[in-house]
Amino acid sequence: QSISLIGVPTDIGAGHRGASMGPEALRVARLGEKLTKRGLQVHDRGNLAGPLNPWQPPTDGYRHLAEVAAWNQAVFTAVQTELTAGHLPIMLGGDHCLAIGSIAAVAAHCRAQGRSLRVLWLDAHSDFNTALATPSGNIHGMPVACLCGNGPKELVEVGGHVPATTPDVFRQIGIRSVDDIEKQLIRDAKVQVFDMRHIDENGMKRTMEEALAGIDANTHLHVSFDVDFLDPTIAPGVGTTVRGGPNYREAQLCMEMIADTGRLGSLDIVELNPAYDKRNQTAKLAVDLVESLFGKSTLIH
Ligand code: DIR
Ligand code: MN
Ligand code: MN
Ligand code: MN
Repeated sequence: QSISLIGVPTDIGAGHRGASMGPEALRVARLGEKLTKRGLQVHDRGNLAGPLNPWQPPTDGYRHLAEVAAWNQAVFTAVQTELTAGHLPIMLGGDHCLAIGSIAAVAAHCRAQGRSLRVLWLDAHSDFNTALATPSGNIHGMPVACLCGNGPKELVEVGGHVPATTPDVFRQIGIRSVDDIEKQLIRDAKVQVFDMRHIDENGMKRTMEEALAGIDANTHLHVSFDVDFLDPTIAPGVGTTVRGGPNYREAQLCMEMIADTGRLGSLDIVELNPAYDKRNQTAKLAVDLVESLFGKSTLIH
């Protein structure tokens, strides 16, 4: 298996500065070396380029819309190139707006290959806001809605196919912060949400069995891993911490059960913000979990 690391050094869609330092923090935490050690062939493609963060207030409900669109065009093209070459792309974020480009490219690839798509959205947030629903204008709170065709033309059309994908491909896990209008949008779209109460009541094992149900040999599995999914006591290095997330053991089991499917085809690691971290501990934790996602286990290699 050949892996391509793609740095996306931007915080253009976020409400706090610093996720732009995420790609380098993941490299410093030795992501590439750890995957190489697992027997994978790793190519680090370096960082994509895009506009600097002008740090402006929202206009018409969106902050930095043109800049977010520019970054996502670059992401779309880069992911499309890697998938076409048969490589497994890992996005080193960067804020979660980059999932618009990466998942649009993955969805296009699945359409071309006649494969079915499943997206696991590991996050404290649903990221299903629109210009009318958003309390902030920050586009990192909107990627799932944009991918489902609910958003500005500039983002909805990033991959050329509208909508890029549909709500039924998503399984959201770890959710514990959804804005008022966003709650109604999520319910109307019938997105499958395994929120923290679901995990509390059923455990991570049962939750993952449900989220992974129906995956078969023809499925491309995309994991969009927002680091704020994790409990802030173990993962302080994010801009938007929300208490009450999965602990270390629960997060490990989540990753291990995804690895067991053998269907992982692409990955986003997003919202890591070294400006809020301490001694790069959150990047190291993310790398540790990604090793499990790629099959690391206690007794077998
Ligand atoms: C909030 C925060 N729901 C918003 N969103 C995210 O501004 O839309 N924070 N994704 O990480
Ligand atoms: Mn190669
Ligand atoms: Mn997110
Ligand atoms: Mn989040």
